[in-house]
Amino acid sequence: MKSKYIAEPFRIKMVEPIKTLSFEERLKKIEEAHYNLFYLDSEDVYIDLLSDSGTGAMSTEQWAGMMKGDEAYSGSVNYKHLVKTAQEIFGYKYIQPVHQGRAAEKVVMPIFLKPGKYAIANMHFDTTRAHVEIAGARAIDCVVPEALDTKTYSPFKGNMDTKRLVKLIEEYGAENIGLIIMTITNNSAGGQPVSMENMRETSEIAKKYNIPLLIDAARFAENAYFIKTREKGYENKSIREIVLEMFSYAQLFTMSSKKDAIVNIGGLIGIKDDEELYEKVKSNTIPYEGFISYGGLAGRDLEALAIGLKEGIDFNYLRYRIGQMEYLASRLDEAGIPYQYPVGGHAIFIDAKRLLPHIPYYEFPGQALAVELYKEAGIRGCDVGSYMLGNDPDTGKQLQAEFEFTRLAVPRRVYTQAHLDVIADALIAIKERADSIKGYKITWEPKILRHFTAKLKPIE
Ligand code: P70
Repeated sequence: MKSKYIAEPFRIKMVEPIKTLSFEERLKKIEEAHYNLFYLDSEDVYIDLLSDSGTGAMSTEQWAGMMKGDEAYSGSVNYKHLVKTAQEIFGYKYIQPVHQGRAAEKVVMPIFLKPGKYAIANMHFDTTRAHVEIAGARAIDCVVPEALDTKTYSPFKGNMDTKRLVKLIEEYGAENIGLIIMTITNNSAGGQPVSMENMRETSEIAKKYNIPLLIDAARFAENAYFIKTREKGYENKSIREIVLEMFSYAQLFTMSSKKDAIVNIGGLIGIKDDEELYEKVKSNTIPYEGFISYGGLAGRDLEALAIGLKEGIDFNYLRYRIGQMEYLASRLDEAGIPYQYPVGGHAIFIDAKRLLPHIPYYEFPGQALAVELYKEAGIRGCDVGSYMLGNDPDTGKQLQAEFEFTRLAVPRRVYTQAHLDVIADALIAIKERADSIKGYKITWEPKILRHFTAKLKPIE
């Protein structure tokens, strides 16, 4: 059944024209981009679903806040506003701004990880995995098995498999596990939420073995919304109360604020109460990111972030936001297009393994579908599958990902219902000719995070 579209809780004051190229022009552009959508000029994209990161529309309040930027090198007013706001929302004593999520990872990971150590996460996102590996450690994913079955409903497919977590800790030795990481929502599993119960259980295990628990908090507000609407006992709690409880279970968080805090640039590190850890974080922040009171951001960015943190946890906003995803998903249901079900918070993850069963993982079905969507309608998504996962750091062999997704990430407060219909119609058209779509091979790739810059060509 078609899900009702929840009307925007805002009106539009400023518009940004976008253009459509012809089909022939798009074919030429994608060939010139070596079939890597990151190489496309944004001008040549009609609906840009490459990422929900840094692509949201700021509010009048946020833009007004930008004018109040205090650009002092040290102790800016905006820094104080941001720290106070974040302390209230997360209930943590120490807050360190950085320029984006991976900067937070770069600062934090080497404090806990080194060669011989492991990080275990419900799932590592690509930059998180990269920083675990750059620190010399190894990353282990430990998501619940329900996540692997994209067809069947389960309310919290982002959860940690806590039984397996205990086994892994016993097997590798607690002293060798540098960090347990909870990514909320679980991006790589399809923007799937983690339940409060699972956060609690994971935190008890971490405590028992004396391993620090870190939240990768990019989409914390969407996760809180799912807890409120899906988990028993939380229906009458406010998003604020839910957020406070979620963070109470961890010792620290890293956050890309470019997602749920609706800013174009920004990140945070939060530390519950460990002063010694805060000292270490400061010592790494100063050489990597800049002085502690700006952390790689301008004063105006800190202000926009302080305001965005509050807007991102507004229930009516979140209801509209998740409502958009549910509407798009319901259009795909009508057409029988497979995706990670139920739809995630920030993106719909089309199950390319099922839509293009004739393309094996090493010919990158998720990437093939992403290219096809661009050709079809100028829509830019990205592969979240074996193409993104890359090669084993020890053997150099192509790894097989659990999923072969084409991720269509929806920027916040940017696209309308009609845009969502264009996306659904394009996927329906592609489904009709799915058999004729070919796989890809890589002609050049870098060592780390290859999906951003690798070059590909279709296999004839
Ligand atoms: C995305 C972006 C970033 C991210 C994340 C989680 C759970 C940390 C970070 C790093 C990155 C991306 C991926 C594909 C295409 C474009 C961009 N996720 N943890 O879109 O944060 O980007 O601020 O350094 O999802 O999911 P940052």
